[in-house]
Amino acid sequence: MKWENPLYNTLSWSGEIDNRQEKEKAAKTVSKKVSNGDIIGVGSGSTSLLALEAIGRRVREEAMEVKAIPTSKEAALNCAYFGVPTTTLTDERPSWGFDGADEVDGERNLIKGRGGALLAEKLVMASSPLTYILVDSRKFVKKLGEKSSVPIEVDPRAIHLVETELIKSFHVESVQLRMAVSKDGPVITESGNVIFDVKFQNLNHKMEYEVKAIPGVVETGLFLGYSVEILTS
Ligand code: ABF
Repeated sequence: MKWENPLYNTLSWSGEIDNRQEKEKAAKTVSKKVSNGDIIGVGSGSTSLLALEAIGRRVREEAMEVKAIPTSKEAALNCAYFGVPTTTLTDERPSWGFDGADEVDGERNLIKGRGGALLAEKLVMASSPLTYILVDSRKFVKKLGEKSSVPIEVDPRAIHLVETELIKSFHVESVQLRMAVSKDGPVITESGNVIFDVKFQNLNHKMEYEVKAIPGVVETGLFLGYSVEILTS
């Protein structure tokens, strides 16, 4: 079957992917999980991109009928590039999904959201009976929060309120408003919010609920207790 995607010649992924070999192995493993008729939650980030590339190859070569539910506009565009048709969470539920992570602990709890798509990533994961988490060896930690800050998505009207509450009610090492690479303003998420990257002194699971109880907090990058399986190289 000839693949005639009009985007094929106009788009290309030119970013450097670190630890690419390890990520490619996890991507290949997840591509073998695809069956005809699957509706697949598609994560964001470089490992998810490699997985989508491998899945797209199978879909085209084996003329499979699958649909993707992308977790970001970037992931949606990548689906188009690799020839995987998309649907939405409003229309359908995923049969399963895959995504990357920034940290993974021994109980399969995660920190996610370095790419800023945490809200959609959590909605898709929470809607999916199983999500494969694709990570290279550097992502494993003994204790969540060991290396990474926790991204917290916040309604822009609440930045002062949320910053004050975080400093007052939690032991935080730092609270930083995520800035655009150009440094001329904050990163604005696809839902029109901003992100605080928060380094907690002693992260614990209760904080997920305590932080979300602050008015204006839309979502956190703590992904605790979801039905996930870790795939690594
Ligand atoms: C998404 O991509 C994010 O939740 C996570 O922050 C990031 C991981 O990216 P990569 O696979 O490039 O390390 O999954």
